[in-house]
Amino acid sequence: MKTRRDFIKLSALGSAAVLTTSCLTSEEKNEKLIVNSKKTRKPIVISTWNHGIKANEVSWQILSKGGSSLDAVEAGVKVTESDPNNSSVGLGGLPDRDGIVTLDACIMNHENNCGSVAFLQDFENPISVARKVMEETQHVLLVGEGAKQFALEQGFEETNLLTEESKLQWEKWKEKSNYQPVINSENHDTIGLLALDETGNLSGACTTSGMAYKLHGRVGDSPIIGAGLFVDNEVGAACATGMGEAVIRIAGSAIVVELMRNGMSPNEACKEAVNRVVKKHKNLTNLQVGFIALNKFGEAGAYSVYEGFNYAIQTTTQKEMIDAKYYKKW
Ligand code: SD4
Repeated sequence: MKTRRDFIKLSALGSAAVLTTSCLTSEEKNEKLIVNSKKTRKPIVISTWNHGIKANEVSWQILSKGGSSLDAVEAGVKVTESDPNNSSVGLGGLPDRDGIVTLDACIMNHENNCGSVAFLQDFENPISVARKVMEETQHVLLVGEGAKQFALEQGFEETNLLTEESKLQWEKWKEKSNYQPVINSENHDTIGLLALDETGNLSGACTTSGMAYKLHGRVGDSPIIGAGLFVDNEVGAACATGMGEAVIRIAGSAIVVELMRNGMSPNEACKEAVNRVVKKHKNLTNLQVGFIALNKFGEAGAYSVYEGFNYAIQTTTQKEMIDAKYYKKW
């Protein structure tokens, strides 16, 4: 009969399904076989909010042909970044309180390589700049002017990201002179996208123009590895949306992955991370935070502080939006 200790060990092995067999006892080898017989659902892609459906479709074109999860996550979120009708990511994103669109993005692959850009201005696809940071430099994070200079050196072209529509909305907001940053609680927001490819490798990407009308210079969770996004190929991946400050305070995405490592399902891990957000904040007014997670077996989950968060999923047999469970109604 399996004891609780055995169960935990089994879960841990399941999470760390890539342990080499040479250092295992025969009992452990046996457990590893049992774990490996759990069927993995792959490829699979999940992403935050309604715009995730279109992003997933582009990721899927890569994943379904055996392409890498890294290529898939980059291509997927670029769709949202380049969509002028999305007011919280890339082109058409709502500006900061000074009328300037500033972008945060990060990407992470199955080898714990990661790259990010923060407070970047004037480039349509910050995620691709983030990937270049990962692949072409020894660094993880470039910000502001330095990030811009790097992007230009890498051949990216400058683009004006402030569309007429976003400018109008900003001017309307300014009339009230109410310098209260706005976290977009409607159904279109930061995109975080996680993918597991045919070879069993996980990657993730997260990109946003951040909180509308924020202080100039403010950076949220989205470019911060461990907060807006985290991937551990032995366990799973997670990303966040919502009030970035609250996500940073609990190291949100890293926590979700660690909870999965300790045996929680993606849904349970996202719920526990949200519980921590709730516990650490006395005032939950407008404090929306949502997490999505994908484990090594292709199981997906999500949870948010408030009702209304959803995520898109695509597999060989499934393509739909799923409403996340939540802590409370608005
Ligand atoms: C931020 N987390 O900049 C991002 C924005 C977001 O829902 O996801 N809003 O804080």
